[in-house]
Amino acid sequence: MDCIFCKIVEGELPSNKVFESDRIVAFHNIKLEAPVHILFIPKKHVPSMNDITAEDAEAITEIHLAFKKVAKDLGVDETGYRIINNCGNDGGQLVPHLHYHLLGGEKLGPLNR
Ligand code: D5M
Repeated sequence: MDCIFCKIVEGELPSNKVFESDRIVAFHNIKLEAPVHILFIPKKHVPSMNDITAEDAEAITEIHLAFKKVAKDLGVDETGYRIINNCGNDGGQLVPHLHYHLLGGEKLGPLNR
């Protein structure tokens, strides 16, 4: 499948991983929008938030637990951080494989409209 994030999961593209389990991976974003910018993905190819099903519940729970762990590991748990999911065209989703952004390491501004 011609999906950048599936290729990262398969090791066909390089990534700077900060967390990995059987179901999920977290890695540094190639294009930083904050000093700390990590992407969290299920290993299974789920195109977007619109496509999640109850079968993905364990992966999504793991992703939430990984937010907390990675935030602590990278030293932003106390200062705070933001989790974002872009869904579809109007949401600004560029990569059609479900992912969540963790942004931190500076005082973030208000969400842009
Ligand atoms: O965000 C998709 C994000 O994916 C965007 O911030 C760049 C990032 N990206 C794209 N290719 C890579 C690779 N190869 N490594 C790490 N990060 C990557 P979206 O929410 O779809 O707009």
